[in-house]
Order: sequence, then structure tokens, then C-alpha cells
Amino acid sequence: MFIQDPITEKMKPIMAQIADEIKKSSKIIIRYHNDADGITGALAIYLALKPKRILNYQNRGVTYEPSDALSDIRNLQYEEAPLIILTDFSTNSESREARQLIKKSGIPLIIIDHHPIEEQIKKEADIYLSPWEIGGDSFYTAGWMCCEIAKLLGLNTEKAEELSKIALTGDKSIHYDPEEKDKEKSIVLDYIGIYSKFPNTLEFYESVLNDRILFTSISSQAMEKLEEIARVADKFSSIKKINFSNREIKIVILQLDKIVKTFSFPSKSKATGAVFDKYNEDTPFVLIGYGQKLITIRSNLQAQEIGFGSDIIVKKIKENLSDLILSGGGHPGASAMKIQSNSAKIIVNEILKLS
Ligand SMILES: [Mn+2]
Repeated sequence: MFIQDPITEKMKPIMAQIADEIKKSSKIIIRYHNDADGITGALAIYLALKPKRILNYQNRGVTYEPSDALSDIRNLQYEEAPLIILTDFSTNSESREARQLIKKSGIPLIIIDHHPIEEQIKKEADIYLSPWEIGGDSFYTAGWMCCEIAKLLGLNTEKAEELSKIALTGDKSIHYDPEEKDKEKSIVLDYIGIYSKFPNTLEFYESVLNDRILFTSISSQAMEKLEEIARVADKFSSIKKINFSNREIKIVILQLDKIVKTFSFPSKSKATGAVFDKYNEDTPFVLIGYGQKLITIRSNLQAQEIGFGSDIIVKKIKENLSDLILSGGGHPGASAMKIQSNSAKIIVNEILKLS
């Protein structure tokens, strides 16, 4: 187990329960978020179960759509012991209708996710594994939890840990200090995740991880795009200094819509991360990226230490401008908010006024 603490102890019985449920089922659908964390989690369970009947679909974004729920019901309707697993997505309020469709169909539903909870979803899933339910946070990533479950299902430890490392790296968990090769793998999976529309995607991910030449070619393409983003970011950034509890904080404000396109690599969130990493400041530093409907925030450790962590910023803004914030959450290093269209400037100004 990569992480060992009281939270993971509380997770163990739930993980065992999930593994049992999986063993009992005759046909499984697994759906996963199309980023490195979601992909590695689904892949671990998939590899553990092979050649058991398992259908896999990747989900663009974090919302489970009613159309997908209906397709899942159709695919499983004549099964003796069907099961649906959703991982690294589907716990936001926009997914409620789809979750309720599954609930009403009577097909067992397992949700494994680490996104901050927007609402109580316990009643809508037969088993819900989330660190937030037991006093943890997003650093216990969905992919890592799935890898632990995959071990219980017989996946060998070496493979499970390789995938775990990619999952924790992809979502910047504090529980693992990544090596270069983990970073490269997570970027490659993120890249393919955004562009793949073909079936049997999990098998393709596994083949790419095992094919040095293919892996390197995709990696170099993805790296070029990340470097390009970091290079042009300056043109679309402004720098502010604010005083907060007697310390100066450097804040960079980045126009995300100018540097990334929707549905292309990198996503707005990964682009924010790439630009943040480029700065590498050792005094309090915060990066705010904004688009039409989204704000992403990264805070370095020095900013977190003086009380200007991303999660606190989001919490305060939600209080001050509740009308403009549709949802938001995250952890001290990285958070995001969904906002009313074209309200970003007002919100950024409000952040600059926080003290
Ligand atoms: Mn994740």
C-alpha cells in the first residue's frame, strides 16, 4: 500500500467489499474519467479481471450523462449479475439524474471517487468509496484506490504500483514524490485521454505503456505542446503583488482561453499546472487561471503556510460572491471553481482584495 495511515485503514473494509462485489458479478461496465488518474484506476481493475466480461468506457469530463446511463442499462439489462463501476468522476450535482437512473434500474452501482463532495450521494450508490466520507481529501486519488482494489482482485503488486504512481503523479498527490518517468507516463495518458474516441481504449493504453517507440513518439508530441503553453503564457498573463498577513504574495493571472482550446491537450487544469511549475517560486506565489466559465487556482507551499491556500481562497470567494460561483472545491495546492459566464474578472478582483 502506497499510503498508510488511519484514513487508509478505514478504506480497507470498503475496498474489500468492492472486490467481493466485483467477484460476484457476471458482467461489468467500468467508466472512468479521461485523465491519468481515472485511466490508471480503470486499467488496474481491467487487468485484474481479464478475461472476465468487462466493458470499458472513458468519460470526457466529470459528469455522468443520462444518455450514458441509459446505454449502460441497455447493455446490462439481461444480465444475471450486472455491475456498474464509475471512477474518478460522477459525484458532481450535474450527474445526479444519471445516478438516479441507475439506482432505479436496480443495477448495482459502485462509485470510487476523490473529488470534493458537492452533495450526499451515498444513497444513490450501493457502495461509495471516497476519502471525503472518512475524513480524508483529494490526495487519496481515485486511481490509487482502484489499484489497491485491483491488488485484492489478484493484479500483481509490481503492475499495481506502477499504475498507482502514475495516478498519484497525474493528480499531484502529496503522498508520492514522482520520478521523471512517472511524470512522462501521466502526461502521455492525459494526452491520449483527451484525443481518443475509439473503443477498447484501456487495451490501447496498456499497449502504449509497453511499447517504447510508440510511447516516446506520443510523449514528445505532448511535451512539445506543454512547452508551447509555458512559452506563450507570459503574453497572456499579468503579475500582481498583494499584501496578506504582513507578507507579500505574488499573483499571476493567466487568460486560459487564450492558450488552450476546449477538448485538446492540455486541459485548462493541466495547463495551469504546467505554467505554475514553470514559475517555481520560493516565496508566496499563487497562479490564477481563468476562462469564461472556470477559474483554476494553484498555491505554492509558502502561500499555503500563510493562509492563502487555494482551498481557502475558493471558500472565501464562495462566501463573498455566492451568486457567481456554481460550484468549487479542491485542496490547498490546487482548486477550481465553476462560475457564471463572463464573471471571471469580478472574481479575480475579489481574490486580489482578500486579506
Ligand atoms: Mn482524479
